[in-house]
Amino acid sequence: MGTPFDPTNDPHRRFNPLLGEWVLVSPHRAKRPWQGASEEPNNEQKPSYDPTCYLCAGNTRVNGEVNPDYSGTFVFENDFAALKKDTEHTSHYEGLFQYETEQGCSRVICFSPDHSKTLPELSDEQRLDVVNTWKTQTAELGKEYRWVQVFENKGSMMGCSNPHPHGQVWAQQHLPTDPAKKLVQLTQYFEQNGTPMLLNYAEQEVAKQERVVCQNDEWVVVVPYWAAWPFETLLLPRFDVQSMHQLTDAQSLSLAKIIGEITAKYDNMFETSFPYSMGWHSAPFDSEAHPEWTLHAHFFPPLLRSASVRKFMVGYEMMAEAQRDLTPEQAADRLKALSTVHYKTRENTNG
Ligand code: H2U
Repeated sequence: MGTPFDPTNDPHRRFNPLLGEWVLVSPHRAKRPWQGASEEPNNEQKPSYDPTCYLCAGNTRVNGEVNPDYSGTFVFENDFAALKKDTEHTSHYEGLFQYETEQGCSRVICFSPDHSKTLPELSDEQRLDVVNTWKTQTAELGKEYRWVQVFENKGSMMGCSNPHPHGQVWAQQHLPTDPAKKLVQLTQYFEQNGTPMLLNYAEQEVAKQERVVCQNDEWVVVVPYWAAWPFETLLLPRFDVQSMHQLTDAQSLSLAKIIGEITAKYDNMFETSFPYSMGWHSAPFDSEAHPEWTLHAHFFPPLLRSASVRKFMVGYEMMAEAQRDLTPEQAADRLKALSTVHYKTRENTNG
């Protein structure tokens, strides 16, 4: 007989009910020595306007178009779109060799004209402008396409190709793989329990307060019980809502506020612009009601030990299943303890 199970030290698997997948938690591995890759954190202060930036107001993009002199958010069709509206509708199913063409569109959303300010450095009003743009894009594209994917890649570590703060929205005809898995899981839970899984989950996390990072009356941010990435978070509404475009003005403003809090905490962790990929999952647009679905956002940041050492999802994760090195509760405690005042603002006020 070994020593009794200690979840803060002993390997165990946790179930992700959203995807129906398991995650291996190996908390003791956080103590291992690291002589591997170290990324160079970019702490250089950017100018508010960069004449060489493709996304700054008044500048010319790669395709020769000139950006307007915008003052809030600015949306444009991606000049290198991954999805096109007019692709021929056709498919081919031949045993192991199957394809179907995809129709869609992809747009870039500049968060503000200020080249130097990421989401946590904008004001609540400016972040509200971003939320409202997500809402209008979701409503507009949802009329034409089944799936609308709003997301942001932040930082070069996450493949972001341009430092001007921006996100993207892609919309497409088919339900992509992960949303399709979620639809199955959420539907099954709703049929068995009569309530949406994520609304129940948010209520239970608020009651437990073991993984809550921040909350307000409308929203809660948790490191999910089944988190795979070290400081992954899930942003959930505390009310029943299926899609981004259904948010009221008051719910949008409190969302803008909590996004400011979680992203400031992220930047404060290593006093660097914290890289992540984040994205929103509204219900599919297929003319069905989706009472099983709850609007939610994921933040997937890659950093693990410091501003320069990231988590690699490689051998075991690629071959077997996701694996993490500290417990979700430990990650939540660290995020919870961090200030919501951005470190750059603190330095300024301290002179
Ligand atoms: P990412 O940094 O997340 O890759 O998004 C930037 C997008 O901006 C990228 O998809 C597009 C790229 O195709 N882009 C343009 O559409 N026009 C440009 O002039 C530069 C970049």
